[in-house]
Amino acid sequence: MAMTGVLRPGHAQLRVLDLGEACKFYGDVLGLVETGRDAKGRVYYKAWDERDHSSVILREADRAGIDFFGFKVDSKATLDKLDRDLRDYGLTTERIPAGDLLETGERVRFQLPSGHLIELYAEKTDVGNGLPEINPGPWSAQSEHGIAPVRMDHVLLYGPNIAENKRIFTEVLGFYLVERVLMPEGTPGEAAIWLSCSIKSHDIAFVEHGEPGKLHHLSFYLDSWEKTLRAGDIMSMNNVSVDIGPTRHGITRGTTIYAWDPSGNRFETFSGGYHPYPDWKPKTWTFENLGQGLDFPQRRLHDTFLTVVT
Ligand code: M3P
Ligand code: FE
Repeated sequence: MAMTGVLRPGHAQLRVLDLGEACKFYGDVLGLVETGRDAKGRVYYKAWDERDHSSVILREADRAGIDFFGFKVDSKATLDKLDRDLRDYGLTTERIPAGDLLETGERVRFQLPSGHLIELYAEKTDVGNGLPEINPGPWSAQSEHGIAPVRMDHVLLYGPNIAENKRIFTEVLGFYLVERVLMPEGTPGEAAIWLSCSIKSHDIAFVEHGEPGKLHHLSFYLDSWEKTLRAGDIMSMNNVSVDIGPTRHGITRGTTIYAWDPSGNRFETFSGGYHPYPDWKPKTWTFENLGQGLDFPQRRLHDTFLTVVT
């Protein structure tokens, strides 16, 4: 499959309540690599095996949550085309100049009907993954520090009008629907959707929710179930507040832990899952079986899943 258009999730800017405490958590417990600080006081991180300058940006604020989520596209021509396509579709877009985020080119930003700000950009400086480009080893000191995910993988967002979000992602941005949860029996429509622009089980997902612009979790990929268990060990050793797991999602089949950062932003460390292709039919779950979708072995719809967001 040729990877064109939107390539992948690139960056998320999170709001944290206490920057010093957040940096200890993201740097030493989650084990991301700090790559910069800017004049606005924001702190930039990447996961060890990512090449681009940064994927997680922290901003101190008086409430937690997500400011925006950005996707990298394959070229400046694609950025201009998608900007035009979004405007032709009826959305308002904004251009944010290169350099506003460290080592990042011009961004095209728009607001989803669910209230979230989404960005597209074509350029971010490749700073490498700490391994040589010639004859690299499989890991480095960076990959052993803290939980040390391989990459920032996806986000799950809560807000209204997710049917309209789905149209924008599938009809304008080239994503496809991988899995969905129907509304409770008797109510039409979808309660949740998982969308992919790649052969990952999802690059972004949405749950229908009354309040706009909410973050359910930002997710980080690990390359084995063993590493997910090790992440759980590190969480416990550091008194991290754990929500669910280690367990397996029925939806996407990922093996997972949901937990909270010190500001109350939920994050996920997961491994596994399956690799869909764009011509596959979406899988459908009934709302009545959402407990299995969320936590397959326990078949339990943990009440925090539908209620705790930032
Ligand atoms: C994920 C994932 C639910 C499944 C969630 C799945 C809500 O967060 O990363 O696969 O049932
Ligand atoms: Fe997830």
